[in-house]
Amino acid sequence: MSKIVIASDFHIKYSGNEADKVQYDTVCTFIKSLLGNCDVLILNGDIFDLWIEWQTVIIKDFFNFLKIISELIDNGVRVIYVSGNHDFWFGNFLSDTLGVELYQDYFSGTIDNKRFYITHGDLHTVNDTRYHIYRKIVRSFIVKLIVKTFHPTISLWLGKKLSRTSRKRPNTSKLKQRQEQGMIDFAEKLLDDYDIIAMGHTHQPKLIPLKKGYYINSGDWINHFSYVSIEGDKVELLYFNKDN
Ligand SMILES: [Mn+2]
Repeated sequence: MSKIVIASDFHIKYSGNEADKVQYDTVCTFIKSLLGNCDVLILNGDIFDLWIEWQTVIIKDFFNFLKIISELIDNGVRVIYVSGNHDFWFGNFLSDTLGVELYQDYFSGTIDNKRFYITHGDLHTVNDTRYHIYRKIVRSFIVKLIVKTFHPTISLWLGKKLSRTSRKRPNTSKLKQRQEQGMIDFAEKLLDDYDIIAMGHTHQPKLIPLKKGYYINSGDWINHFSYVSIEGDKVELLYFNKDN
């Protein structure tokens, strides 16, 4: 029986302030604690607040995290990564150098006789046409090419601006609720084909048993430090305490 861990929305920052560094350390401690404790790790988007990689360069601030991921993979852990709305400009570093299974929109597959549908969630929020257009543009080949062509300092400045544009939008609790309802409705439509439908994005940890199977939101690592653990029929929403 495999132990499966799902987490999302770490929002690891490059060149962050002191608080960001403490948060980054907590994330690394958590990922490290999975060594010997987990068979499949599913990272469901917005792991990095911003990811850009060039033909020859990656961001050195992320090294510690990447090192631990690499260690997990070397020890036989299967690492599945689904892009979020902050981390999508991936090249081949994660897949070819680290051995991560990388998916742009969603992962669908069977693990231990359970059928999983994993997606960040930003595709399934309702009444968000403006965002869907924005998503298409920033993920387009041409924007990716522009970002990769500039010197890292300039690209990162540009990327930070774009990422801030997406965050500046009003995000009231009402809007959040509506967004999540869209995600739950989408999950309900998938029920015949899947047992576990997991998303992130809203930063609100949730475990909702549906007619059969579950809708799970793995929450975030800014306020909740939440993650999902699945072992056989045991499906749990847990909160990481690094002092334990
Ligand atoms: Mn998100």
